[in-house]
Amino acid sequence: MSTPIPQPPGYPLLGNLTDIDPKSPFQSIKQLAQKYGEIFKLSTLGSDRYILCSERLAAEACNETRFVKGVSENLKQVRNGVGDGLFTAFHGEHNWELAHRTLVPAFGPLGITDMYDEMYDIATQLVSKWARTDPDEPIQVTEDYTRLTLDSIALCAMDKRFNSFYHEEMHPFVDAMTGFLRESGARSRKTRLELLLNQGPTRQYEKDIALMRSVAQEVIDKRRRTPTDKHDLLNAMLFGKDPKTGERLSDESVMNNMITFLIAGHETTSGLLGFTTYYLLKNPEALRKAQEEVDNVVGRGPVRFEHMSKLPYIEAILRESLRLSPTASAFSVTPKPGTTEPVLLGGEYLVPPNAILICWLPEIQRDRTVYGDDAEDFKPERMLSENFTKLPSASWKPFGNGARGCIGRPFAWQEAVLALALILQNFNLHMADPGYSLQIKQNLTIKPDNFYVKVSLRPGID
Ligand code: MNH
Repeated sequence: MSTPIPQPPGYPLLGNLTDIDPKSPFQSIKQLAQKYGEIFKLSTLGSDRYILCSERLAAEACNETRFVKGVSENLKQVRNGVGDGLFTAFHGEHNWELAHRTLVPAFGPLGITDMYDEMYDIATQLVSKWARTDPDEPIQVTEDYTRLTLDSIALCAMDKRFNSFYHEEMHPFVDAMTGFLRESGARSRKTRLELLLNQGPTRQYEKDIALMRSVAQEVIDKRRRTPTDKHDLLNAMLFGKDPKTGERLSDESVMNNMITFLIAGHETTSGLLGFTTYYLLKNPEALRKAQEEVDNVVGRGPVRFEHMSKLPYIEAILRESLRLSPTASAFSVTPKPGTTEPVLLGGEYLVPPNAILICWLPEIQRDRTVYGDDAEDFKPERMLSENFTKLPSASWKPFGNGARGCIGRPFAWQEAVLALALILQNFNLHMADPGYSLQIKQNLTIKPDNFYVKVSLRPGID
């Protein structure tokens, strides 16, 4: 006997489409989880998804001998722009293995060490901008964090300077990418008829894709015309060989992955910095400790690569921020190919052999059986390494799982630790509106919305 899996009633045809408010899926799923528990089913437009909201079910879903990455409807739409790039490749697609094996070394510790100076270059642009901002002028920090992370990945990955800190408007690539991601999400919720009847959005969508690809193509062409011996991702993609087969990436695959890095490589990290800033301002004691750590470890001199591994409290803060506000809020898995029988989860729930299981991180990472009754609170102490390493396996998964987990994790980490250290070293931060409470803006990833901060140079710093 298995336990029935609950499902909200929904409507004929539309199914549960109306149970998730696309403007605040966070809230919608929180309410459904409160009502239905650790697993529930949603059916929309004929496709079923099972939302997993507890650590114990997520731990099973993360068992790679049983489950593989599932490409969600949303990600399938993202393939319209980036095809079988690393992030959107189906399980088993050849180009995934080829690109993965070719790129793993470039994203490893050596590769990331090499990128430090360029990350530092961009991070100091943010600091210079803030240093010249009037202390009474509210700064939309999430925008500046987007400038930071986009410019960093573009410079480190392909030696391209977007120079976002020198422009009021974001680079056209950013608008195209934002539009592309938004419409990919929207398309995954539209019927074929809707797509047919209203083609305006599709035309804009195609334009956005064309713009992203032309920026990427320019960068590739320039590199082919004027090669460098930089150890960056672009060179690794253009000239590297698969260590296993000796094969090279096709031009199409280089393009797909280049855009993938620009997309995956900046939204998530800027969201992380945005939420971290929010949590620090809401938790003055954590802010004070973080600043104290930076003062003790770095002091007033330049932040150097050697400092990156000596800021445990900053790292705990970033982990805790990703626990409460995982900027990539979910990942999907499905039973491995060849599964023909229904699959038992948690010893009690039966799901079909082709089920899409969604690991919904905001709930999984608040599991009270793991984190206790204060699971909703921001407490960096629980993420200090001695505690962090003892957490059960699936209780903290903001970078996804296993072979299909985030390849850019060390990159993002170095970038975030560096940015935070520089900011805390140089500025005191205040909420522009002390009454602000967290609002979330959702695209493919999440960010704090309408969040403004005032900054002032710390005394003794000029
Ligand atoms: Mn990243 C996969 C989260 C930064 C490039 N990333 C994933 C997944 C999550 C994730 C979750 C798994 C998605 C899935 O299973 O469907 N990533 C993050 C977060 C940050 C982040 C929370 C920052 C914080 N990611 C980065 C950066 C880059 C990057 C920076 C590039 C420079 N991520 C990727 C790529 C993949 C990925 C590429 C796909 C990996 C694969 O499937 O092989």
